Amino acid sequence: MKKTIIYLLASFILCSVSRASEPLIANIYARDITFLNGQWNYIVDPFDNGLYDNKMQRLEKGFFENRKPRDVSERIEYNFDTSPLLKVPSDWNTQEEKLFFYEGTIWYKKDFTYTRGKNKVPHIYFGAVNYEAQVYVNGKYVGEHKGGYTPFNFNISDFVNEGRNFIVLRTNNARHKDNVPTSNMDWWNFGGITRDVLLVDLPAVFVQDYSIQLDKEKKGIIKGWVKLNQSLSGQEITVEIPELSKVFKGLTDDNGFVSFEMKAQPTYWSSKDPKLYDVDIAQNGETVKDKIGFRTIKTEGKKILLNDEEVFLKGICLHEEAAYRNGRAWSKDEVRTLLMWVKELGCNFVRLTHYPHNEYMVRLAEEMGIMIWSEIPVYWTISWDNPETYQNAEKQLDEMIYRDKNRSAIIVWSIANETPHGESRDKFLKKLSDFARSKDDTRLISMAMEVSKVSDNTNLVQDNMSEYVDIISFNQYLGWYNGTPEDCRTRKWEIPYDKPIIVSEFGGDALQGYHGESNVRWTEEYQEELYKATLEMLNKIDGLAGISPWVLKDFYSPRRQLPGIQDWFNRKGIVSDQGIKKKAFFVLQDWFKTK
Ligand code: GCB
Repeated sequence: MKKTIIYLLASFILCSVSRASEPLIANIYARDITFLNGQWNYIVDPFDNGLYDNKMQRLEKGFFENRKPRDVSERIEYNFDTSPLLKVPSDWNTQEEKLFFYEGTIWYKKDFTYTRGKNKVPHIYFGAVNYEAQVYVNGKYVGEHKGGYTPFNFNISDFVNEGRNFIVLRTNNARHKDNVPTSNMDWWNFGGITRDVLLVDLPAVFVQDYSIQLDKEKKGIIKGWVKLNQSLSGQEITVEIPELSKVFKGLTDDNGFVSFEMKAQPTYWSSKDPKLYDVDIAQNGETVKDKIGFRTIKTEGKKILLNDEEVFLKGICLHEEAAYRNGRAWSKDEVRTLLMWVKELGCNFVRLTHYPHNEYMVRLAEEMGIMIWSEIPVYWTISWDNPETYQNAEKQLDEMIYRDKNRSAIIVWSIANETPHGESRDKFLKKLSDFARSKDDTRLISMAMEVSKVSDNTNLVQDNMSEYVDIISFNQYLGWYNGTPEDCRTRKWEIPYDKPIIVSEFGGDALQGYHGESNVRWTEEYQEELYKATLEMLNKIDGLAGISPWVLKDFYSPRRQLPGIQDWFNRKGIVSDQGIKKKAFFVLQDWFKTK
């Protein structure tokens, strides 16, 4: 009885103190960081007994409820220290055979030592945890985050001891209808701590966030702002771009905020010359260093203009899955392999599907001169009428833009993929596109739409959302999900908008090494023929401004079971899951040479 009362009390306390993550620390890798990556002990908890009691009341501190921190390693029906290990970061599914299909709760624990520097405040930062995370330091609840593909951080000053410490995470990747994405999607729901974990030492007053880019309207002006973590006025902020001999000095206002403009004629960032400038943002002894590119991106009628010059987006879609081992790609080396293939194809553009990818991916693409389409997992059906679902989508969009707003390579924010038409969906997506513009009016907004109707051998693309996007993008699978590759040769297109057009997906499956006639499905020859016929068709679309075929590499998906062919892989990759190029790779490579 006493226990029940404590549990009830605990859950009541939780309701009133449940803590969401704090404002993000921008440009995390430029801070004073210690990686907490490595081996973490884990406990699989399919019934969530660590978080809920037998009445399904939530416990404030999970496993630690009603115990002193030093008791944690005692054997009371669980023991982290004798539990097996998982590598962090990484998904759990591809590390342990028993966990391949597992969806639910896994608890992670790691010991670490900490010595507080003078005037330093410790924070904990997670690149991403799929999907839900509760964070505990030394047995105390710190806070939580929802959404599997964006970063979050907490100030853990009140929780950390001098010397030995431990951190525990409850992670849960159960799918729910009202989540974003919803319960059905065509990729693997990789669980766990899938990106870097960092201990971050910051001064009490630090540079929380900043934006620095070319003015959209006025030529020869770099403009921006800097924001401190505290609302302190009169703090001196310096922004310096040494190579351009530009320095701004100014004082923060009552919100700890300062904005600036500098006259400058930088070399523009482009695919041919991905020029990045060192930028130093400094205040009170703290300096945050970044590398920033300057460019403009806009549309004019059916054209996309990069630095006022028409550009054709030679792209490919990409999942964040490692090149040869097929789990979540999380390291710089792994994303480099993927992006090298992108370059080898002759691309100047990637569509990073279907969720924000890790920061290494974005930064490396930028260094390599690859323009980026970045998107949130508003995918297929979403609970359009549920306000919480909307808030969740908006938060993920916000976190994506927050983290990457200074990346010149990103030219498109995409708010959705293949969403069924309807009033509630239109309202939801219009609100999201307004939100994206309110956060960043310098980039283009798009979403992957669908072919709405086929009649008289003509494909019509018509969508109420066309009014709110800058680029009309759509996915189409003629020759795979409907018709034959041959149909592409005669199919016509009607797209009644004076906006640039991107075919954001097309393709078909092929098992690498399976050869046959070009009319035999699953062969490399079928896929090759489909690419030839589709590209011929796309060439005839008036206003075609780019393409991103589906997809660079075969990737895991629970929908793709066909034994001997798919074996849990979507085989639309033009590179196999073993990293071997299929015939279609070379068709696309040749086509890009003509663009
Ligand atoms: C689509 C989706 C993508 C799928 C692909 C397919 O339209 O956007 O996520 O994986 O089709 O292979 O069916």
